[in-house]
Amino acid sequence: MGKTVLVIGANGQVGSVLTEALQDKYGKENIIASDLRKREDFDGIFEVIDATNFDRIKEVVTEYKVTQIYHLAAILSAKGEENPLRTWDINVKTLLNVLEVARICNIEKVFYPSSIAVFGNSAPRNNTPNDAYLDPTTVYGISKVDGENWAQYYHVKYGLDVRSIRYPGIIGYQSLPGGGTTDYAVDIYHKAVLNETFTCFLNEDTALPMIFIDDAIRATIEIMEAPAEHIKIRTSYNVAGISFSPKDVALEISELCPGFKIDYKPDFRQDIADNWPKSIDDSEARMDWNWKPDYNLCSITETMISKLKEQYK
Ligand code: AKB
Repeated sequence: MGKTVLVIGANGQVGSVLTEALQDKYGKENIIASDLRKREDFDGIFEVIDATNFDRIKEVVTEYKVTQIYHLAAILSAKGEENPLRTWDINVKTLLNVLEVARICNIEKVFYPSSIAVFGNSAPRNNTPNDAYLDPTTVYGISKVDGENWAQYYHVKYGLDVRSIRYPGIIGYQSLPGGGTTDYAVDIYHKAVLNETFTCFLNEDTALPMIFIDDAIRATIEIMEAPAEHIKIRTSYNVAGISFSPKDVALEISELCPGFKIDYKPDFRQDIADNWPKSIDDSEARMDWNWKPDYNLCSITETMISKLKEQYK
C-alpha cells in the first residue's frame, strides 16, 4: 500500500528538515506538511493545522487518506517554563488529538518525539539508561513523560503502532531552534561565522547529549521503517549522538574560526541543564533497530561552519 504522510509541526527545526527528507524518500505528492502558518517558500502540499483542534486534524487525515503521522508540534523546555499551563495544553492535548484521530482513522503508524528532558535528579547523570527513573523538573519534561505513557497506552490498548525517540539537543544549520535549553549549541555557530562574541547561557562545563540534524532525521526515519516486531520499547528510545560542553564546542570552533570569542552568563536554563543527563546510553536503539550515529563534534563543526558560511555569503 502507498504511504501518505502527514507532518504536524512542519515549520520547526526538525519538522522542516524531516519534511524534505520524507518528500525525497516517498515523493512530494505523498507528503502533507502542516503547521499554524504556511511557509511562503514551501514547495509541496501544505495544510494549515492547529493541532489543538481535533476536527481539523481529522478533516485533513480523511481528505488525503493519510496513512502515517509525524507529530512534532511542541513547546520546548525553556520556553515552556514561561507558561506551564499553556505548555501542558499544547504538548499533551495535541498528542492526544493525534493518537485519537489515528485510532479512529486506522492510521498505520505514528511518530512522537520525546526528549532527554524526561530525566531528572534520580537518573544517573552519565550514560543514563533507557529505563532510568523519570522525575523531570520542567513542564516540558513532564509533558514528554506523559506523552510516552499515552503512546504506550494506545499501543497496548488499541494496537496503534506508535514509535518514539528521546531526542538529545539537535544541531542543524537549516533553521533555528526556539525555546530549548540546548539551543546554545546552534546559536554558537551562527555567532562564530558572523565574527561575533557568543554569550553562553550555560556555564562552560555543562555537558549535554547532542545529535547532528542528519543523524536525528535518519534515526526518525529508521525507527519508522523498522519491522514492528523490532520495536520492543513503546514508551520511547534513548538515542545518542555525542556529548559535549560549551567549552568543548568553543575549542573546536576556534580551530576553524581563529579569534572566536565566548563568554558565559548562566541564566535559569542552567538549572534545567543541571537536571539533565550528561550522556545517554542508547544500547536498546542500537540493538533493536540498528541505530548508529555518524557525526562527531569535529564533523558537526566542519559541516555547520561551511554551511553557515554559504548561507551568510
Ligand atoms: C530542549 O532543549 O528543550 C530540546 C530538547 C533537549 O528536547 N532541544
